[in-house]
Amino acid sequence: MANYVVGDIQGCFEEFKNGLNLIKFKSSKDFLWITGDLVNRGPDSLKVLEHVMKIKNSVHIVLGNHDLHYLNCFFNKKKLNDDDTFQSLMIHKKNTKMAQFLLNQPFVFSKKILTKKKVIKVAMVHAGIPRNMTLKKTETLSKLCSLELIKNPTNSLKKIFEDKKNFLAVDTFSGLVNFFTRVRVINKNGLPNFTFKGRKKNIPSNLAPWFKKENKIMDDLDFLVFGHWAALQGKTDISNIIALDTGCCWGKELTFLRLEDQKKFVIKSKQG
Ligand SMILES: [Mn+2]
Repeated sequence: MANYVVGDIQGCFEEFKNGLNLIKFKSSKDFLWITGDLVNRGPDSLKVLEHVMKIKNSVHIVLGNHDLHYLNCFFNKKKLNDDDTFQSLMIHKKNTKMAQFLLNQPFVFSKKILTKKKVIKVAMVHAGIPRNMTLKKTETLSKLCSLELIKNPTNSLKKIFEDKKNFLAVDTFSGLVNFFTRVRVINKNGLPNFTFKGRKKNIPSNLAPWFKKENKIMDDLDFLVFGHWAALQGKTDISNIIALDTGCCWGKELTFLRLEDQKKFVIKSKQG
């Protein structure tokens, strides 16, 4: 039995399937963690979601910003953007079932894992965690966000995308959801800047990667895994905060990480 984390799949079904074959994934005994952004940009969002739902009892997922964008289009009947590629999810005969499946996934997930030598505690989020939050506080707030999302998808999704006056306040529903799912860099007060999306070396001097600052949650964890920031190419320079979005939908790679021994398995992208 092993736990594998895969970075942002974004509709890249072929690479996803090839990766599962490479790690010899067995849903009867292994667990697959997915860092969010299962859908959009790549060619086969529908196949990715169908496969994940087929093995759902062996899967741990956190929601990403593209998953939320798809849910917003579905529940609020929004028009897709020109570069969105999840049209097939919108018109599928089981579209409600698929949207409900994603809607019910958390923003933060954590689990204890038994390695050869000891038990380790690992958590996963799509983009990042605000500093000065313990694991317990993070999970409580994440749970409250999920309850609000599930209780009233239309209103809460609208807030996540349109409540711009609260986007920078991590003590609001929309601010915290945007931090969990979209943050890359923060200012000296720990508040997010959602404009900067580039490489680490180009970060303006008044901003820093969210994981570089003091992260209280790491007192409660052995490892924190996240996706979202493809330009990092898997590098945070912090040994126990692990970036797994390696830009498969942009023609780079899809990365799987085995948590028991931190071994990485890499699939070359087929996207042009
Ligand atoms: Mn993302």
